[in-house]
Amino acid sequence: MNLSIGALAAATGVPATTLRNWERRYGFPRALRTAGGQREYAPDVVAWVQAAARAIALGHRPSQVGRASLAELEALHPRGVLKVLSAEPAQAESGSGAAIDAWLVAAGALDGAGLEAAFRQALQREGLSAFLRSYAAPFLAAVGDSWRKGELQAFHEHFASERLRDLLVSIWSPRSAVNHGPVAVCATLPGERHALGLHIVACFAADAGWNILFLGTEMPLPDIDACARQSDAHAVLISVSASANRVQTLWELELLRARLPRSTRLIVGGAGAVGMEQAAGEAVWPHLDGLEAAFATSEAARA
Ligand code: B12
Repeated sequence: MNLSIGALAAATGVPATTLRNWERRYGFPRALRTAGGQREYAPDVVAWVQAAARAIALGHRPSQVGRASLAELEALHPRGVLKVLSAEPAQAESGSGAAIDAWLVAAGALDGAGLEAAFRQALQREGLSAFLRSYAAPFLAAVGDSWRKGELQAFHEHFASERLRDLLVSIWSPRSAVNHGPVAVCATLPGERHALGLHIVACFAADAGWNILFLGTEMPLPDIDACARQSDAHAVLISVSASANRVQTLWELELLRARLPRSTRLIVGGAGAVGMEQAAGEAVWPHLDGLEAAFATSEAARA
């Protein structure tokens, strides 16, 4: 019996939106139409779609994947372990969109090895700045959207976020370890559990020569202050997500600003930081624009 698009999505773990996007952009998987005009698929499409999703997650060009047989696709990743056979650098054919779609599929399949390989390949291909801006941050937003739409469950979101966190730490930590530049204390305020924006920012700062002291989430204000004083921090970096309580955050930022030494900058960023300049006493960064330059041109960073 043929499958509806919902049934194909359920059988393969590839969300229906992604299946429609692939069809629109690359012409696969090709759907039959019911008398009522609904898409339907032959049952043998299931294995092919799963193999295609893994190949795209690895960075193989979707247009090439679309022409490959199931046997050819399976040869790319024997026993479920993804291996890159093509020496030709893969290109995302519509910016980062195709890769991100495929990473969502890998997240849905709990394919950690595939995700890590795909992240690293994109990082190598695109370079750090483009990877962070055009892949890592939009991927997180896409994971959030898929969760909201019910295409991924909460545990998929946690799994994908953790895999990206692993990668981001592996970027900033070794760089920071050999840096002699200014110290940045990175933390979130009490109640704030979103730390990935901060990891992205830590990558930019460490790449520009900063020494990162990453305290993580839900830090009490006295601890942030004490750490900044002990390390003679040049800046405290605080991330505020869209889910933060605005009144409480404004109040905490004011308290933190009042506690910290005047010589320590308080830099606040994240989707929830918009309009908080006054409380922070500094500029806020609701997006990544200008951030790289700010770290690179900091006088202290050059010292
Ligand atoms: C991963 C994730 C989680 C993980 C976080 C894991 C971790 N280790 O960080 C977990 C599972 C813990 C989580 C929990 C929750 N989450 Co959540 N989460 C996300 C997700 C998918 C990614 C968030 C993220 O890391 N974004 C970080 C970056 C990439 O985005 P950003 O904040 O805009 O920051 C950018 C810039 O501003 C800048 N930046 C960020 N920080 C800083 C700091 C400085 C100093 C500077 C200069 C710049 C800077 O860099 C970023 C890159 O562009 C988002 C989806 C989304 N669209 O963001 C939802 C999302 C933020 N979560 C949401 C919600 C609702 C929640 C929960 C309330 C769910 C629940 N019911 O439990 C809880 C709240 C927990 C809490 N108390 O904080 C909503 C918020 C919606 C809203 N307006 O309220 C979102 C948007 C999902 C959605 N679409 O609905 N979440």
